[in-house]
Parts: sequence; structure tokens; C-alpha cells
Amino acid sequence: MMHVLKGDITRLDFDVIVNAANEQLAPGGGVCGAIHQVAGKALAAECWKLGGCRTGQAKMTHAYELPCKAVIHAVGPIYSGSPKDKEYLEAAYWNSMVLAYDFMTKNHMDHLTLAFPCISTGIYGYPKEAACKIAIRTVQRMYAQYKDTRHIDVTFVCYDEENYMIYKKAMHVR
Ligand code: AR6
Repeated sequence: MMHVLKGDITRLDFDVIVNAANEQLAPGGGVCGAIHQVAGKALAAECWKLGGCRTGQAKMTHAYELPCKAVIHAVGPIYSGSPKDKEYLEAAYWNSMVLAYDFMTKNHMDHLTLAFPCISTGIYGYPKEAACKIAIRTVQRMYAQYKDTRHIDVTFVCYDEENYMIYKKAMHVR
């Protein structure tokens, strides 16, 4: 199932949350800054050891002071208008889901709650409606691929009203 919520991803109760990270995996601003602030300095130290993450890729860390069990750092594209942007954004969602399924397997879980922020739609400037369609389609594609008994419940956590309205419309939520 996919859900949409308006709120602060660092304060909600999920097994795993996704961070809209940068290639350096540095704390930065936006949702990334908020996640690092709540997690504490140990998160930045672990991220530093990972040696960065290419656009479209994702890496997992511990969650430290955050209420979740783990954090997936996904790097979305800096919007440029090139067709590559879409590919990279799809890859960021897809690779995050792959890591979430791996986490479930390693931890012998048959159900996991995963929260995504609206990757790339803040500082990285991706048009929000287009990004929303990509996010939803990619998660649907992943669900079709992993048709087994284990299930990931995905929630898109929107911080700004505009994204929230866009997601609600796209998901036919009143
Ligand atoms: N919870 C959920 N969503 C949030 C929160 C929050 N606490 N805070 C902001 N958002 P952005 P990007 C939303 O700029 O565009 C960082 O500096 C926000 O409204 O955080 O992928 C990184 O380090 C927007 O819809 O990420 C990178 O350098 C969405 O999160 C760069 O920004 C994404 O906005 C990444 O840019």
C-alpha cells in the first residue's frame, strides 16, 4: 500500500526513512539537515565513512537518535531539464526500495514501513508534479517486481502544502 501524509519525516514512526541526500552525504539543509539534526553527530560520522553516493544511488546507515531503525540516503538529481533527470530520480526511488527489501530480509521481517520525502523537489528544484508521478510509478513498478509475501508499506511524507495537494490528487485521496 502507498499512503500520503503531511508532516516532518523525522518525527513520525516508521521502520525506515529515506533522506534526500547530496553526493557528499554531508548534512546540508532541507530534510537532510533536519534528519542529521535529530539523529545527532554520529550520523554525519558514519556518512563520512561511506565516501559519498552517486546521483541516483542510495546507501543505508543507522538511525541513531531518530525514532526509526535505519536511514536510507538517496541522492536525487539537481534538476537541469535533461532527460537524465527522470532516470536519476527513478533510480533514487528504485534503489531505496531495493535497500529496504534487503533490510527486511536481513532482519527476518515480513512487513516494513518506509517513508519517503519528496526527493529533489526542494533545493534541487525538480518540478513537483513530475517528481510525484515518478515516485508513485517507481514504487508501483517495485511492487510488481517483488510479488511475494513480504510487504513494504510506503508513505510519502510531504512537508509543504503544495506537494501534499499534488500527492493527494495523484493518489485519489480526499
Ligand atoms: N520532513 C519531510 N520533508 C521535508 C522536511 C522534513 N522535515 N524538510 C523539508 N522537506 P530538500 P532536495 C521537504 O531541499 O531537493 C539538502 O541540502 C521539502 O519541502 O530537502 O532533494 C541536501 O543535503 C521538499 O519537498 O531536498 C542536498 O544537498 C523535500 O523535502 C539537497 O538539499 C526535498 O527538499 C537535496 O535537495
